[in-house]
Amino acid sequence: MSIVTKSIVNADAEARYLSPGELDRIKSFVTGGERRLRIAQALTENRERIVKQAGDQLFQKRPDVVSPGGNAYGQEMTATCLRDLDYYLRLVTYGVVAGDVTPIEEIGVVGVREMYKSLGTPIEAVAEGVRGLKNVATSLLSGEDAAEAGAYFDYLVGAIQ
Ligand SMILES: CCC1=C(C)/C(=C/C2=NC(=C\c3[nH]c(/C=C4\NC(=O)[C@H](C)[C@H]4CC)c(C)c3CCC(=O)O)/C(CCC(=O)O)=C2C)NC1=O
Repeated sequence: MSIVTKSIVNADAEARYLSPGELDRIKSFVTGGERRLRIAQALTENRERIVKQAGDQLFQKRPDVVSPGGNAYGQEMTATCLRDLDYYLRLVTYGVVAGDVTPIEEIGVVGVREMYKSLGTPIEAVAEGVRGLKNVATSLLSGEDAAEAGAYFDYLVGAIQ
């Protein structure tokens, strides 16, 4: 839920007007709108390159995952692994647009540890992959935009491992 919807739900639950604090937070959400959309656009346009390079970085750091016996071994499994990185990049764009980690949490974090455990996927390697996404993505953005986007990747890394 965006800060706008959330504030309205909270205020209406108490049948009151939006408080000055809520209006301030909504103001900064609106003021930052152009920046958030610019970031999401850049990540979306460069998604293939970001995922590919993050995958290369991951497989260099963790050659075991693409070696025989590794969870991402073989063309099909490697492609599924890169697809998961693409999923996470997509969720980060949702978070950036919403200005809120909730979409990332609800779609990609809740239950994810159990899921990867049952698939035999090393979760710390998935987190390493998300760190790679962050490295590549933030290198394509300017300072302020990079910092803002970086926070969503950091949230994700912290939340999944
Ligand atoms: C948008 C939310 C969402 C997520 C996150 C998601 C993840 C997800 N990853 C899966 C599989 C997988 N995920 C990986 C990923 C990896 N293996 C590694 O060793 C690497 C560390 C890593 C890549 C970074 C692999 C290899 C599989 C296939 C495992 C298998 O079939 O045995 C599966 C099992 C079903 C399938 O193959 O599609 C799911 C549900 N699905 C979703 O809808």
